[in-house]
Amino acid sequence: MTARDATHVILDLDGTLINTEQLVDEVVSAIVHDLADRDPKAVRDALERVRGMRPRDGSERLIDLLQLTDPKTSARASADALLALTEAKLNARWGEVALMPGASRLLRFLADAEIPVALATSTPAKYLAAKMASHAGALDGMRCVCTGDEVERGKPDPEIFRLAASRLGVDPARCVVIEDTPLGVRAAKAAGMHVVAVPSIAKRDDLYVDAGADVVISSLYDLDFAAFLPAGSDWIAHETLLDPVLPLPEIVRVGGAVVKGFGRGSKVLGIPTANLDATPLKLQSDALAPGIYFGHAALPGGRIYDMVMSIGWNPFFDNARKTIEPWLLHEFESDFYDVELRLTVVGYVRPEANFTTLECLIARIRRDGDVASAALRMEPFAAHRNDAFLTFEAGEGEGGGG
Ligand code: ADP
Ligand code: RBF
Ligand code: MG
Repeated sequence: MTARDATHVILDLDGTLINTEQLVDEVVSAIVHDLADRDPKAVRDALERVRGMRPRDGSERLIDLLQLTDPKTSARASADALLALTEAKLNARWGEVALMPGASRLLRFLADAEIPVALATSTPAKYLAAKMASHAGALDGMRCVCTGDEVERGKPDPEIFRLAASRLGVDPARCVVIEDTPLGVRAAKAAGMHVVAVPSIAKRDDLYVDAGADVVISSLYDLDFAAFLPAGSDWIAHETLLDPVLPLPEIVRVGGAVVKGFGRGSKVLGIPTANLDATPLKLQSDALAPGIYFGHAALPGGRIYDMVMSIGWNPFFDNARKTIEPWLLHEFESDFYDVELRLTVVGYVRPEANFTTLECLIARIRRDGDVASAALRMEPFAAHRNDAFLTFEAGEGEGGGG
């Protein structure tokens, strides 16, 4: 069969639809730290290797990988004890978990296209409600939900995917699976399914290719449904657009003082980017996958500008921190540091990329700028120019000088 013959979709939950990986890593590494003195890099690697497993399987594996022992008896640590500790801490914090960027777009698209969907999660049923408490309704569209406690063997065993296909009443070969972990990819391939990997392990696409992924994409925004389902596309292609663009399901509003960046934009690229401090905007920027977006920008004084921006780590420069870098599509006579800049992000263009030369990076950014200005003249984007967030009250947002 070709991928296009797929008729049903099976979704993983953690790291695919909801952003649990950061929280789980934080909680579990703190507990491991209290138990044993281990190199933080070894702990991170171990956590990545158990990602996608059922909690109990993951605990067992983590104890082996990190050789954790019981502080009192010095015997091998008990998986139940480790699990009890992590469960208590996690149960108190599931409310912090956000949907993954692009998850609501994915669920809405599948519902509108009437594609039958199943959930195949390693999470046991008893935690599912707590995990989804802040996202009531997100799983309403599922034909069936398969949880980790319903199978003999968890991922990387294919059992849970076979169960999902049998509940959907479909041949596994007609299922497309979306997964964020190498273990999950392995499980779905072993079940004979077409697998799209959306990695939650950064910069290790090789792990997903080795696991057998048919496609590796950088975020759920990059899913091209038309490539594997008898469904249309929600990307907008138009003769005035050099590249297709994706409307975001919800407009994202970010604002803050313009800060100093790496000092590269104007100097190295000839393209100035008015950086915002990403730390206080973590919630908003986590709602967007790393990538190139466009929308509108406003500065105190009332004008509204077209804007194209990059969010992420700039692979070409391999930055150590995440940056929010809007390029306002306008020639300014002077710099505007410290003043408040407000942005509305309405569309997505592409993931961040690496380039062989600086000239290629510059050409691509200029092309993104052309795509953004053309898209912003079209609906549904143009109407967002009137967003109330872009209007400053008199005297509001003036900087402190400097
Ligand atoms: P930095 O690394 O400090 O961000 P850049 O070389 O990227 O320095 O320049 C960014 C600064 O240039 C912005 O903070 C802003 O003050 C100014 N600037 C001038 N024109 C623009 C523009 N069209 N878009 C964004 N910033 C601009
Ligand atoms: N940096 C990258 O490393 N890869 C990219 O694909 C990339 N795309 C960008 C697209 C736009 C529209 C803008 C404004 C910037 C982009 N950058 C990218 C970021 C660029 O490297 C950064 O602005 C400069 O390093 C200045 O800090
Ligand atoms: Mg900059």
